Amino acid sequence: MTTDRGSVAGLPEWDRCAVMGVVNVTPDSFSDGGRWFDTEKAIKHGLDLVTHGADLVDVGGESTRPGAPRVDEDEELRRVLPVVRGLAAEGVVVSVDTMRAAVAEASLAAGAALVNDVSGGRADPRMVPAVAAAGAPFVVMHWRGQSVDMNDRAEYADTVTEVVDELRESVERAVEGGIAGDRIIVDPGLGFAKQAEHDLALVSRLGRIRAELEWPLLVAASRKRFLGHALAGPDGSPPPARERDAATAAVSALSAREGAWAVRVHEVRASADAVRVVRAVEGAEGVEDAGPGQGGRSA
Ligand code: PMM
Repeated sequence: MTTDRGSVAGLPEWDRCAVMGVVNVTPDSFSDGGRWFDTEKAIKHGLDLVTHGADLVDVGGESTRPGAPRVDEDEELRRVLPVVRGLAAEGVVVSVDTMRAAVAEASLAAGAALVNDVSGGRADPRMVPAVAAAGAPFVVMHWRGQSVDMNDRAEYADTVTEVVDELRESVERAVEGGIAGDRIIVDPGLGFAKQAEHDLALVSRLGRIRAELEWPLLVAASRKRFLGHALAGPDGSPPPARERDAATAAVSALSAREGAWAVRVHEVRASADAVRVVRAVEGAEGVEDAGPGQGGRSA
């Protein structure tokens, strides 16, 4: 357990685990595909997430669900840019979820504050130089390859050690490429080249991951398959993605308690409450319990 979440140069500081709300401007994301595939609706949804307690809003235009094909660059730009611009104009701290340097550059120019690359800079060789040149914060996620066949890469002898080592390697490449170390955020990439057992192993060791990697930690468990497995009924069938928000909030509480810098979620309200409860609990730690007979009794 740690309350040291670290901080990221170039971003606001929060006195608790931050909440990143998700706006997928896609027709096919596993969790909310199609719902925000219209610029006006997507901007309105991002603003609603802020009202519900989001500190940042992550805008993505390409689904990364297992098996998903890539969208072309022009289409990704068409989906993402007006939404990034619209939310940034309203003062929202916007993150752009992209594996493409051109989309990252255009989004930063349109007002995005950080780049969230699920490939950690591995998918596009121009990504690290582009983010370095812009001086932007950068999320480096654990990634073993594109979504189309990532499930074939879900093999681990020691999940946590391998994810930590591979993530450190991606961060080193980013830093060697010119991105300042104090602008890097790491993410274990739940569900990416991982089966439910791997995701659970990672969630059970968030404290160790936080301790072994010196960069602020982002945890993105929202609505993912491993939660479906954990919630499956007697016949083994998981609830649909949109019925996994309470489970997501449970992971948000665990993550905040283990020192995560932020959680990335689709439904913000419950996770915003969870991280605030954890902050309150942490605030009570070290406050001496006077105990009965010492003026400490209360109803
Ligand atoms: N997962 C998804 C998309 N973007 N970004 C980061 N940093 N970490 C993740 O685990 C992650 C991500 C897939 O979920 P979604 O498309 O339903 O939002």
